[in-house]
Amino acid sequence: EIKACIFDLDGVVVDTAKYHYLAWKRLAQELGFEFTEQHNERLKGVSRMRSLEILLEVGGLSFPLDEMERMAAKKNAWYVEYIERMTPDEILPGAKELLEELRANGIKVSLGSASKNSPLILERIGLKNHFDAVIDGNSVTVAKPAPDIFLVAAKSLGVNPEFCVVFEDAEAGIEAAINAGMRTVGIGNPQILNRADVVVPNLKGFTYSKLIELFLK
Ligand code: B16
Ligand code: MG
Repeated sequence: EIKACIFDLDGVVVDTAKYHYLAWKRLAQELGFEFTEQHNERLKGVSRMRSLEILLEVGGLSFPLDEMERMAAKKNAWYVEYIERMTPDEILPGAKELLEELRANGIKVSLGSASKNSPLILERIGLKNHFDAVIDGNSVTVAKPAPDIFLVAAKSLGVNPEFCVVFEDAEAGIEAAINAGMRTVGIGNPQILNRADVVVPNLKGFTYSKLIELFLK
């Protein structure tokens, strides 16, 4: 039985990875090395500071913590410039329809994102009121693959983890959901998301009845 759905933000509801990439690339350029789209794959679903560690690893550089915090803040300021300009057109296909259909059928929905910028993004794309709970990097700082974000989401919805389905595009996110004892729908590449219960390319055409059919047991 399914009582709640928890949605990751970047890669499931919107494609903010492209803005993260532009901002990280700019930081790398300032530091004197190239940061490619392929490198950027490693940052998906990962926290801001961990992303910076990976980026510096790519450049073969290391800095003291206070310097790194300054760099992360700088990257975030550039990133915020992009997301400030987001519009509802940027909602990924099927996401809004699914959120509405689930709630119309009595399924509780929560956001479960690592991003501290989630409130601003939801506001810009007009989905602020589409969630019963918004759990993000501001309320939970322990990063995926730790189950914390999803467990807090389930708790704030008042639903036990076994009755929750998580929608995730990142490997670390699928792992976090499994660690939380939840069912999983992977969004994207089935080879990368091979631990998910089911993988779909996007949410287009994903309906309430499909969800119920998939997780009958
Ligand atoms: P911020 P998600 C994640 O969002 C992104 O995939 C990841 O690339 C980013 O570093 C992380 O949020 C933190 O974002 O810097 O805005 O706090 O996939 O968990 O929705
Ligand atoms: Mg994601």
